[in-house]
Amino acid sequence: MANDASAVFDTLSPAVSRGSLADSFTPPADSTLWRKNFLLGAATASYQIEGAVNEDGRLPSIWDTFSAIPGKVLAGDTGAVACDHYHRWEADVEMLASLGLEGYRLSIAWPRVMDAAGVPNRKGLDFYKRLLNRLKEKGITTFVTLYHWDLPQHLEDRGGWLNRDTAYRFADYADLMSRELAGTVDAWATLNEPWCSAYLGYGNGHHAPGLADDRFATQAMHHLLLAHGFAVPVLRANDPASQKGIVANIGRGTPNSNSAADQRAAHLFEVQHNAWILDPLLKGAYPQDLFELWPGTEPLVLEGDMQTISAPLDFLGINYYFRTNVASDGAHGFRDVPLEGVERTQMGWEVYPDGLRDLLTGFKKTYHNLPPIYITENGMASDDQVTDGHVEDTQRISFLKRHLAAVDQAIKAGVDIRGYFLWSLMDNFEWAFGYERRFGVVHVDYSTQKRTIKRSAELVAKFLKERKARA
Ligand code: IFM
Repeated sequence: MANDASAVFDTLSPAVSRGSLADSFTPPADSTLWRKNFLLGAATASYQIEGAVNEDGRLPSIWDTFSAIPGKVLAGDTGAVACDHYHRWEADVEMLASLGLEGYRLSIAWPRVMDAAGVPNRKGLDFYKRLLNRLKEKGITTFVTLYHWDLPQHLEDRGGWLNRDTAYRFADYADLMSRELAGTVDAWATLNEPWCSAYLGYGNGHHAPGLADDRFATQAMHHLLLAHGFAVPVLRANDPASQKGIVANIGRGTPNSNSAADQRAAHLFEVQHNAWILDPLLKGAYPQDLFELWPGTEPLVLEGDMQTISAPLDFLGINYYFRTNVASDGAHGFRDVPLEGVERTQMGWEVYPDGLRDLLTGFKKTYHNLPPIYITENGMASDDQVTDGHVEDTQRISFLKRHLAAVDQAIKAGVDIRGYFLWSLMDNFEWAFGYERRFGVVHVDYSTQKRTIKRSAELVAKFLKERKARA
């Protein structure tokens, strides 16, 4: 099978291709992606890849509990084995390094590293120490997320993110991790996608712990952001050389018509998806429009909380996947109006690279103190099959190329973007969708745990090799 990129693009179906894909994956000569300090890496998360949920003293997390409830996860899948990364981490690091990826974003499983009384679990800590030391030996830049949704179940039993005390427990956890891992982490992210933890977990119940009340969502969000705010100074004190930030998923909302009502609906969509998180972090206040959308859901905020939440960040991680077309719901909200005839992924999400560029350039205008940005996740799911030992993930190749071009455009428009992480390094447990949805640039056969490098990863590796050679 040809390794030549042009051969791959020649096989792209017109439905999949956009623009001229007869050339290679390699960006144009004037692209900022050629800058060798633009970090290109891949991301994963603990519960999605590690497995070994009962090993070495790991305690149950809310996702163990949630995925065990019939009907919550497609096909009854759970993260019990996942990619078995807890046992296969050495080979996985070799694979990452063999692709020439320069950065690796991983998360730590809180239930693996300390017990309910806060006593450290040495075996769990050692796992992350070995992993991070190996990554550093390989010269890979490490981004570590402290919370990518696997809350210890014992904390949920005491109210989870509805309980302010969880924010204090999070600061204790951040303290332990930054004392133990200082020197091996280049960048700490406190939380991954608080929108998902708060809204999907407590607002509509699609994610663990499965509660559904808008008032819960806003209170959970406040405690999540507070946890972030408490953790940042702790991380700064224990590991001064590293960068500290947070990761937010952002959504593009576009109006279904030019009517004022639909324009307002699109605005409210972005308030709910973006400003709900970014305003408190960067302006020190919740957007009041949020409470037009969800009247009577103002969270309980104590004096000093907003200052804690809005302390300066070294970086902001941005995760972007799709846009949502919306119309007014006739009251004070919005409703989705899915567009016909647009390109979609296995998730049903619309492929819309311009949304990434437009949101980034918009944030630069809205937030005068916008920190340097890393795209900490971007990618897509497709029903990839291994044929003769190869995976031709043509739609993903095109997707990545177009989104990287959008990043380049945003940089050229003046946004300080310093890197990009593919979601994901390998196929993994896609939360409520289990193992059916494949986001990896590496295919995982879950019955054998065999990893197969997809064509997209080969092309990224080829570009990185070329870039290194030119440098
Ligand atoms: O798999 C998730 C990840 O855990 C968080 N961001 C979105 C990804 C795709 O849904």
